Amino acid sequence: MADFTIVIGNKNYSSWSLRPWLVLKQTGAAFDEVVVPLDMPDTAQNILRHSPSGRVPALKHNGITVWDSLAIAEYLHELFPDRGLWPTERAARAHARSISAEMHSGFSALRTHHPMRIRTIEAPRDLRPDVEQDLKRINTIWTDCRRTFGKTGGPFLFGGFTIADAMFAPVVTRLRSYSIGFTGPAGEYADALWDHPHLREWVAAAKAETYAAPIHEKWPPIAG
Ligand SMILES: N[C@@H](CCC(=O)N[C@@H](CS)C(=O)NCC(=O)O)C(=O)O
Repeated sequence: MADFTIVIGNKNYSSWSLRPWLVLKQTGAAFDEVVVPLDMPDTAQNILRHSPSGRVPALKHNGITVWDSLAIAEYLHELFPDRGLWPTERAARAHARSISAEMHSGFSALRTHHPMRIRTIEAPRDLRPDVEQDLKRINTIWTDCRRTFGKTGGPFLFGGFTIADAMFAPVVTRLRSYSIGFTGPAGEYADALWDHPHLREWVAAAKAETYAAPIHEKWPPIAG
């Protein structure tokens, strides 16, 4: 049994689970996974066995339980300070933390109306103005980061892969699912993140999942 166990929801829908799972993969540590299928009659009681908030993700490590995606990411950064989970330079790190918090607390129009559904590919459709607004802000964040902090070290927001990239990974899967195209530096970044081997691994597992909650086939969707 590994030192770490991450408790997550369905890989097809659980965007909040994807984020710290990517961070945990980036540490290189071995871990076990517990997948709790969401929106089933026994989901709430199953999650509460692992997470006091009644929500996934949660991380268990040496008798400590950490829940909420960003708290898990910070905990892993504390344990693995040499893994570059946050940028090393202070200004870049402050920026990375700011955009990660902005993702964590914001973009509710995009999250509500275009929930993560990795297995789904939809034809392009007209976007609501509030969704357009969210996408415009995300495009600006990505473009600014690539131009200011991402000039060297790799194709990600701060060069090498950081927690900020993990926070935005579910946006990249949404761009694919809802046939929304970004161009220029933001588009190149989206392609690079989509190609990241750990995101590919999650996407392959989402496609292979054999359980699905009927509620997710209905409209309106639930923010994810
Ligand atoms: N702020 C939390 C959000 C967690 C969250 O909403 N998780 C959803 C799944 S993506 C959940 O646990 N839903 C279970 C339920 O509502 O029964 C985080 O960042 O981890």
